[in-house]
Amino acid sequence: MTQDTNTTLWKFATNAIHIGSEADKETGAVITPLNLSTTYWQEAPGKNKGYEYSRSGNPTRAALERNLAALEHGRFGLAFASGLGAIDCVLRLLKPGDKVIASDDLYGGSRRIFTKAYEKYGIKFVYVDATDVKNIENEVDDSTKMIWLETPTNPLLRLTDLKAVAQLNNLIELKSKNSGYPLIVVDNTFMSPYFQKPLLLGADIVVHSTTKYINGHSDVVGGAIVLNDNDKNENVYKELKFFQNAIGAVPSPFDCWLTLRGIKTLALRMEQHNKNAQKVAEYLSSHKKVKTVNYPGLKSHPQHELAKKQMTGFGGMISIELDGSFEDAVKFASNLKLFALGESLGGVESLIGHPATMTHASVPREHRMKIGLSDTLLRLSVGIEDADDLMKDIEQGLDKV
Ligand code: P1T
Repeated sequence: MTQDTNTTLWKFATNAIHIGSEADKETGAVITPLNLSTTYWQEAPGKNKGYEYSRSGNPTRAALERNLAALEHGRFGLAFASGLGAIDCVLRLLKPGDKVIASDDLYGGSRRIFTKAYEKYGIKFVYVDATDVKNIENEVDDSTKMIWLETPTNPLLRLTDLKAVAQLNNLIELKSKNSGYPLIVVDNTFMSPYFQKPLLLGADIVVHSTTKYINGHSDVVGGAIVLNDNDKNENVYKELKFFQNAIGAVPSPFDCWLTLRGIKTLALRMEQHNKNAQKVAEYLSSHKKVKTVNYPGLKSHPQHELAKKQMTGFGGMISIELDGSFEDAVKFASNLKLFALGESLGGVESLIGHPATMTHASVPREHRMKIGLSDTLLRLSVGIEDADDLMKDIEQGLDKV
């Protein structure tokens, strides 16, 4: 494998700016060249400079993949055309009869690909409340091949203790028997590697929707997989790299270039998202028209202590319930001026969404009710505008309810 990156050389903000952006050997350009060529000249069949065809490998994509691997303290990175493209690639490791234990609160599209695209191939998905690792432990059996976690979850901001999962005895035993399986897969989209590094906490695979914080400017749809550094996972990397090419959900070179550009400010942006979200969450908690505020940075969050332990910040995502009806929630969301009503998250601009009809519309209502994802829940992606302006906007919106 050729992708080794010295992740310990520099600290996060330096790696974010420099890994994959080393000065171009031919021209000295300090910004990664945008390499649009779909095919590469071969001196003789198979004799080339490392690239043959751009689906199989592209220099701009390779630069992004090295950067992402470094940020997650992994060894291998793989970039995709969307977060779901990355998730799909990981699921290709499974066979009929395999079982996946997943958090019961996941991005709606993740649950949708499990139930609508993979169950029909005889792969079994069981959903557990992963805030208590015992629920995972109880489901582990010989057919278990993956533990699929989001922490914090989308949209309820619930956490899973990743170290505790990696230390589950029955999981460790099974892993040593089954060549590293079950793999612990963590969707780290909400925290970004700036605030949480699942591979350092015992996860085997990290997936991202790079559409969100990693790119950060709401102008690229992308995804990524990053893997840990051990002999067993090197085989997993080979398989995933094979599927990346064989299936072909690769990002365009321009999207890779834009994402690398976005990453240069990831550290700054995440700091500001975090500061703003903390202020907004505290403000919302003190407002009489707001019933519930889910934000891991609040002392009232049931897993605040775990959040402090396994993350280095609390991120920019908040979900709330107003003390009112569905109509009140819709009225509030539609009347905001700075928080645009829309899907997605993690951009510099603030967004508000209504999960039940938007991002989680594909999740059956009975399941939503079971996990507490009510019809009145709203999700805020707090941007990096001035926090006072954001709070004023929320105030005028609440005044209308
Ligand atoms: O949209 P895409 O880049 O394919 O990523 C899918 C995805 C994966 N994982 C998580 C945690 C996500 O939140 C998403 C996408 N989420 C939204 C579009 C959203 O508004 O929640």
